[in-house]
Amino acid sequence: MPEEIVVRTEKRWLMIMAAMLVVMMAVIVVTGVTDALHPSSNVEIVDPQTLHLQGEFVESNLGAAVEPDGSVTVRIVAQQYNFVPICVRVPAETPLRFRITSADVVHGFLIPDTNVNTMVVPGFVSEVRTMFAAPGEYRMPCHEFCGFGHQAMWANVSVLPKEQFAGLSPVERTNCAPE
Ligand SMILES: [Cu+2]
Repeated sequence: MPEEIVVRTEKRWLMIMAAMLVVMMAVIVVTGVTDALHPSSNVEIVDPQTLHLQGEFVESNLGAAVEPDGSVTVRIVAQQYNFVPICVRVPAETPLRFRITSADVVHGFLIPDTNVNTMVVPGFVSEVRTMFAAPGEYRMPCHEFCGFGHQAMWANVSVLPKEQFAGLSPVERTNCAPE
């Protein structure tokens, strides 16, 4: 193939690639300015500097809490390189609300085979609603590369039969990590 054709084809593709980059950058800038680009599930801000000192995400308030309407809220802090708490117990067949935030960098929160999949961005609260049909053990990996310890960043969710969960003490509900 003559060199000029190769050069012309490469130039064309380069232009197409550059145009795509410009369009994507424009989308980011425009949605950032006009729609305050944010984690899509929820827009709630929180100060990552004082997370452990005051407010919803103090250590004593983490884990699963039963709401007056019978639903369960699970609060988790993601940080390099673990989730706090590292293991939570939740009831099956019950509406669940996961509220997660980060103490440092961007993390991910995923429960395989469910609709739970969100980024965890410092300064924001990510909220995901779900329900487990049956008891079981699930692993929750961090799926955003967050540093050297990322691959070891795992937590567990233990889904218990509804009646069994109701019989647990608040401490047992909050954490199921082995002693
Ligand atoms: Cu992480």
